[in-house]
Amino acid sequence: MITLYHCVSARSFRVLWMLEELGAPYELKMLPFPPRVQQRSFLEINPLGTVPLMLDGATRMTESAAICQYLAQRFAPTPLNVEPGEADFGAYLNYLHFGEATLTFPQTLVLRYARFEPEARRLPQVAEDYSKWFLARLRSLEPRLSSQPYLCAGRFTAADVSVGFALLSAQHLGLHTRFTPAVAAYWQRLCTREAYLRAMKAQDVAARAQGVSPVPAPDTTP
Ligand SMILES: N[C@@H](CCC(=O)N[C@@H](CS)C(=O)NCC(=O)O)C(=O)O
Repeated sequence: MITLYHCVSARSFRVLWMLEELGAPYELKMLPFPPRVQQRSFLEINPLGTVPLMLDGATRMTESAAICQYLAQRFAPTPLNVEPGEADFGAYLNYLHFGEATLTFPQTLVLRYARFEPEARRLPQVAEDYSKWFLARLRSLEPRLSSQPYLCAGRFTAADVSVGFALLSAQHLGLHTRFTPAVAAYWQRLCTREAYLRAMKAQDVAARAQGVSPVPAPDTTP
């Protein structure tokens, strides 16, 4: 059984969404955000203090995009995976990692300097500059999403889960109002998927059952 350590709507949501898309059995362990501060004992099993932490037998992983790739292959054949023999294999890997390395990175700076730092240390200029940087990177998807419903392979894949999480984060930051039209329509397609909604519900139910605040990590105030 896969065990996922998760904070509400943090990057570990990518993994939870994947598990729901796959219909794979899992155990969800909820943590208050940030676990490094709020649940020090977590450092004993993940010295990084970050989520996700996914355990699958002897396999232990802490990178959300890599875990999406792992799960898609581990549960193959599944439409969520793109095989090396498919024409869009390279595009698939590119967008899968683009979601975290290119899109979520500038959002981290926005979150930190607009929300997580104490009032006196907030930097509105940094938050706005990195918001613009994120939106400029996101705009690169507009031509592709104007002519196709998903990023690659003619279907919904793990790459859409990875990029979709960055769009969820953008929504928490209020940046969704600045999405270009095809990206906005894409986000609507993603966030109304049954598995996405099941993942949302699962984290809320598990948080309440485990005595953890159901407030999403990006909306947490220090
Ligand atoms: N590159 C990693 C980043 C993991 C990460 O930074 N997770 C955040 C949650 S969104 C976290 O746990 N932050 C708490 C902290 O840094 O103490 C991934 O994609 O999983």
